[in-house]
Parts: sequence; C-alpha cells; structure tokens
Amino acid sequence: MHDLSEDQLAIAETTGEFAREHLAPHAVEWDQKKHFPVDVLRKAAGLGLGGVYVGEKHGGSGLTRQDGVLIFEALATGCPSIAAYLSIHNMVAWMVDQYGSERQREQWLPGLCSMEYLASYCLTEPGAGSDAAALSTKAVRDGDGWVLDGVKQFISGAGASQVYVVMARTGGPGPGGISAFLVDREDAGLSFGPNEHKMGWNAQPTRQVILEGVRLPADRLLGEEGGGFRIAMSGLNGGRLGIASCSLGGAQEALERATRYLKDRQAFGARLLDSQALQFKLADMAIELEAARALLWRAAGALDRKDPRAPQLCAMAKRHVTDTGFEVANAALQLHGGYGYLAEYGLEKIVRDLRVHQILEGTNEIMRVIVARGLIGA
Ligand code: FAD
Ligand code: 2MC
Repeated sequence: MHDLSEDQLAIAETTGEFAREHLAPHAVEWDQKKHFPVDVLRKAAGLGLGGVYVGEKHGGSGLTRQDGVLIFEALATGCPSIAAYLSIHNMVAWMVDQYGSERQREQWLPGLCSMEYLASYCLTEPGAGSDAAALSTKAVRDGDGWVLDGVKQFISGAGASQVYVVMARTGGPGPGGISAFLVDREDAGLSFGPNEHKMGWNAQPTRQVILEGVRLPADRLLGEEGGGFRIAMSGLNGGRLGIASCSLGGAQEALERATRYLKDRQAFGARLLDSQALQFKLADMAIELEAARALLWRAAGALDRKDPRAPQLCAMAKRHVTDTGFEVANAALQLHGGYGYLAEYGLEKIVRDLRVHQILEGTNEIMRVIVARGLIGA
C-alpha cells in the first residue's frame, strides 16, 4: 500500500472502517431478508460517498477514479451488493455532473450527493442487452418536451431510486439515434415490475422500469440530442472499474476469512494452515488478487488522464478482475469445506454476489469484444 498518497490511505482506511462497522455485521441478514438499507446508504453519503466523482461545487467529493477503486474495494469487503449499488449511483451522479447543464446540475446534484435521491441507470431492455444500441424505448417530441414509451430490464435500485437516467431512441436506428433523459420517480406514467428473484445481489432491488406515455419537459434531456449512447458508454467506463473493485474487495475478504479459518481448523493432528498445499493455495489466491489490483489501478489512472486507451483498459480490468475475484472467492469457499456452503459463514453469499459481476455492466464476452476491436482497429 506504500504506493498510495497519505490522502488515499486515509480514504481507504475511513471507508474500510465504515464497511466493518455498518455493512459487514448486517450483510448476511440483508441478503436473506432482501433488505435494501437506504438509511445506511445515506450514512455513507455523509462520508462523501454519494458523489465521489462529482465536483465540490455541487456537494460532491471531487475525487479521482484512482481514489474510487480504493473506495469501492474497501466497501465491498463489508458487502459487495451494497458497494455495487453505490458504484451505480455514483456512475449516474458523474453523468449528470459531466453532461448536465448548469441548471440541471444545480437541480439534481445536491440531492444525489446526499443520497436523498438515489439513482438508477436504465440502458438494458428485454430485447437489447449486450447489443445496447438496438434499444427500442422511444422518446418522441411533444411541443418543447418529450414523451417516453418503453420497458427497461434488470434496473438496479428501481422503485427505491428517485432519479432514472433513461437511454431512449429519438432518431434513426443505431447508436446515433439515442438520447439520454432524466426521469423522476414522480413523473406520471412511470411504474416498476416486481423485484426479481436472484442468485445474489439480494440486498438491492432489481426491477423493470416501465415507461408509458411519460411526459418530460425539455430540460430533462441530458446532453445533446443523439448523444445518449456516448454518454451511456462513457458512464460505463468508470462503472466497470467500480464493479471490478467490488469483486476485488469481496474476494480479498474471502481470502482473509479462509486464512483465519485454516488457522483455527484442526485435522490430521495439526492446523490445516500447516499444510503446505493449502499455504500454496492461499499464496496463489493472494498473487492473483494483487495482479488484478495492479491492472485495475492502471485502468483507473488511464481514465483519470483521459488516455485514449482508457475504454479498452477499463474493459480489460473488468474482464480480468471480475473473473479473478469470482475464482478466488470460490476457492475460499472450498477451503472452508462444508462450512463454506452454509449461509451463516457468509462465504457463499460473497460467491453469489460476485458471480453477477461477470455478467452486468457489459458481459465479460463484451469486454473481449471491446478489447479485440481495439487490437484490430475495428
Ligand atoms: P445477452 O446480450 O442476450 O447475452 C447472452 C449471452 O450471449 C451472454 O453470455 C453474452 O456475453 C453473449 N453475447 C452476446 N453478444 C455477444 C457477442 N457479440 N460476442 C460474444 N458473446 C456475446 N442493466 C442496466 O441498464 N441497468 C442496471 O442497473 C442493470 N442492473 C443489472 C442487475 C442485475 C442483477 C443483472 C443480472 C443485470 C443488470 N443489468 C442492468 C443488465 C445487464 O447489463 C445485462 O444483463 C447484460 O448487459 C447482458 O445482457 P443480456 O442479459 O440481454 O444478455
Ligand atoms: N467509451 C466512450 N465512448 C464509447 C465507448 C466507451 N467505452 N464505447 C462506444 N463508445 C462510442 C463510440 O466511440 C461511438 O462514438 P461515435 O459515434 O462518436 O463514433 C459510439 O459510442 C458507438 O459505438 P460503437 O460503434 O462501438 O457501438 P456498438 O453498437 O458497436 O456497441 C458495445 C458497442 C458492444 C461495446 C456496446 O453496445 C456495449 O458496451 N454493450 C454492452 C452493454 C452494457 O454494458 N450494458 C450494461 C448495462 S448497465 C448495468 O449492467 C448495470 C448494472 C448498471
């Protein structure tokens, strides 16, 4: 950790303390009861975690992506699902700060930073997931404003969130015909599907967002008409780092629990930790995580410097870190023997939470598509 600045060390320490005190003790229960702890999210916002990348002028913390990866890794040691929701909320807040007009920033950002308003990101549809530019939710001009119709699928935080950034078609087919809109939970015509029954991420809701004749005034268009797909993609560059950080934190916690467990567990007349085979297993897990962390930090630095290779590096990091995190967490479960399979040990919950990081914010196959396009110049 000596390559971090004093400020970064303090950020990681404070966020880690928050995770130990306010997330870890409740994580298994929230998973079992499917409880979304909005009060705890607002406590996190009190530490500046509601607007990590938002400028200080509008109530944000004005931090970098290199700070962000430390924050989300630390939060995920307490609960990967809650850390990941916070990462999505911060992706949306950054999009509003980056692409909003001064008036929109004044209107929406203070509430987003305090997490009085929670936020959701609405790109995926029942008929358009990986091929996001094929989305069919429509936004049709109505006088000065717009009318939105369509269904968004798998929306994290839906129903609990106040602010929905919705990508919708305002023009012809393909990415150039898409615009981004700010939709408020109170807007007439907005409703939600039932909470999905999921393998993991149970501490946050995932629901359809249904738009039926939702009328929006002109000032709900975010950025330029036709610029919505680029806005959505640039949000995801940072989002993918956030999700990868959550895999890293979850897996780091699983490794530490496995190490403690092997120290306590006796078999064949000795501690399991005395077995060199198991020590080597732990060593390999630590090596994989440290290498994954190095790639993640490198991608975060590239995004901070606006390096043209940043989208590729973010995709590389998302693919590598989420796959590695899942493998390490699953190995930690194995090292707990049968106890790893029991809910009360918390290991199987980490594995279930980390599994979906290989699917969402762009599947790991789509991460390979992005990297391959960069390689072949397509
Ligand atoms: P598909 O696109 O149908 O893919 C099916 C399979 O085909 C995958 O394995 C995919 O990798 C593979 N595939 C597709 N195209 C290619 C290709 N060209 N080359 C190789 N393989 C390919 N979306 C949001 O917008 N907002 C959210 O908040 C959100 N939260 C989510 C929360 C959860 C719990 C889940 C499960 C999903 C969430 N999503 C959200 C949606 C998520 O981003 C999509 O599920 C994901 O992008 C994949 O889309 P799909 O499910 O339609 O799969
Ligand atoms: N960063 C910045 N700009 C990007 C970009 C990126 N990562 N990716 C694409 N763009 C721009 C690109 O430069 C182009 O701009 P211009 O019109 O100026 O040339 C425009 O966007 C269109 O790009 P493509 O031509 O590459 O578009 P294509 O349709 O081929 O799709 C692909 C690209 C497959 C990479 C994209 O559809 C994708 O990322 N799919 C995965 C969808 C996804 O990640 N969904 C996640 C939903 S959110 C979620 O799961 C949560 C939990 C919140």
